[in-house]
Amino acid sequence: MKLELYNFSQSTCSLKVRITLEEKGLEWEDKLLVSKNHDHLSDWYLKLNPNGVVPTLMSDGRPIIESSVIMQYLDQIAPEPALMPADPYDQATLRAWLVYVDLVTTPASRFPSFQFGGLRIKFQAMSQEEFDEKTRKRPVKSGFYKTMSKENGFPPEVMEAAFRDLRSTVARMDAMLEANGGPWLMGDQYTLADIAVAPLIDRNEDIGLEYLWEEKHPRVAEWLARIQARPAYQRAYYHGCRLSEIYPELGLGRGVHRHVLDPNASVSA
Ligand SMILES: N[C@@H](CCC(=O)N[C@@H](CS)C(=O)NCC(=O)O)C(=O)O
Repeated sequence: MKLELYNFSQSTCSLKVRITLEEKGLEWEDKLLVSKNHDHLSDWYLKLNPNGVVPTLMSDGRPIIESSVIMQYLDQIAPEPALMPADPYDQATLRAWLVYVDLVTTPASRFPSFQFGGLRIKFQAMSQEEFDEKTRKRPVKSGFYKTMSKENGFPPEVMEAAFRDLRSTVARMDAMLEANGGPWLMGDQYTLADIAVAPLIDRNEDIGLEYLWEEKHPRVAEWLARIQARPAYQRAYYHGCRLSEIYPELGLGRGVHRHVLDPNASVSA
């Protein structure tokens, strides 16, 4: 089966799929798109993915979209090592977690990523007309971009809501690690539950928000170190795909942004 992945190097949704491909040891072709060139909004790509987002997996020439769907597809076509639990109840629990990560954690992570992580730089460089045009063009994301001002990013109340959702995610992860006994979210077995959320936690660490879990949820900090140590994870995270590497001029990294705009941050930088 020929597998090709349209993706951005830095995209957390793309990383979910890249980690899964690497864990499975599958051969795949990297069809890297460049977000700042808006490759993902071009007519040919919108025919493959009408949502105008990455990733899109081409499986023998047929497109599959939605990162959580792609991960589950890969687990079905390459059953070893199994990344879904065998028990149907556990599978249902895992799928509910994937929905939560897609609906709550992924959107919440976009706000600090754009605000602190350098993604705003490319919009600041645009004229207002160009910014409005790019915003309008997004098939499923124009609402998100409309809450952002070109110069100042997102208003404080929007950032506060995003941090609330990130704190809830981390608290849920801690509860899962405690209830299931670790070392992974579902217990003994490393699964798609871990892979789905890891790039989001990794992103927040990369932009200096690790205090969100390090202060009160050491289990989550240990889990992150454990997953980051996996060789497949490290292959997916090749050099140049973290925002701290893409925007070195911002001096991103652990501890740098904890004081900015997060009203609940109890540690000052
Ligand atoms: N639900 C989609 C979300 C995909 C998504 O939002 N991808 C981001 C990168 S992580 C993207 O393509 N953004 C392009 C844009 O904002 O224009 C999935 O999980 O595949």
